[in-house]
Amino acid sequence: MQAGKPVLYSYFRSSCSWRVRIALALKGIDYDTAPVNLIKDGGQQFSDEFQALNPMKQVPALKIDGMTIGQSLAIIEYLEETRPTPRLLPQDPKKRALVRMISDLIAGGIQPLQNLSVLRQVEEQQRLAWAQKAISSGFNALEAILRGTAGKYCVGDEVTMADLCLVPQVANADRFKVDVSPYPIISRINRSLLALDAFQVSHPGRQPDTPPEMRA
Ligand SMILES: N[C@@H](CCC(=O)N[C@@H](CS)C(=O)NCC(=O)O)C(=O)O
Repeated sequence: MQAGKPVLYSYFRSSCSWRVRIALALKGIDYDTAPVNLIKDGGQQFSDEFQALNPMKQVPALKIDGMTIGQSLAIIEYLEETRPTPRLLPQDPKKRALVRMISDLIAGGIQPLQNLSVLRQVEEQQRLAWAQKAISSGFNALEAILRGTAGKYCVGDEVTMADLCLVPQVANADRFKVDVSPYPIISRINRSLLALDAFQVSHPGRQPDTPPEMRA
């Protein structure tokens, strides 16, 4: 690893890490990946070494500018404030609020309910149904909101932080076999975003820690 280069503590399959990988790619920030395998060795997020970096025992964490930041949205907002081009939050305060509302809906209202540590609290046979319910009830709300906010992407025609949350969450929906046919706007935006370079290079199938059998 090169001194001074940002280091992203990431797991290839983590949707929250993917949000940050997209931001780094869009902003053209060169970084090293420090893989944290959430399954191997009982979960490397529980190691003393990693807990010292992020006491929440979750990825992502980004070492940058002499500090370490946890929480994907806080990381993205820091990148936005320090490396503002291209912008991921619109200039107009009303649009910014919509972007943050959608980001929070996904990052606070959907993903935590289907995260590994929560699913582990649920009876094994109920896990799939639990995750599907969390995602589809969040997507019902999201689809309704997007009817009023979407252009080409979640809010208008520019890629924003909301889009960085949407694509990884749709990938989770796919992983948990959620029927996305009731969500035509979510599906359309997801398809448009996946065609962009930054979403492809950051894809779980293309990370340094992606196992060979899962490479895309
Ligand atoms: N709010 C946090 C959530 C982070 C999170 O849930 N990370 C997951 C992977 S997407 C994780 O590390 N899970 C480990 C575990 O549940 O033990 C963020 O946005 O960064």
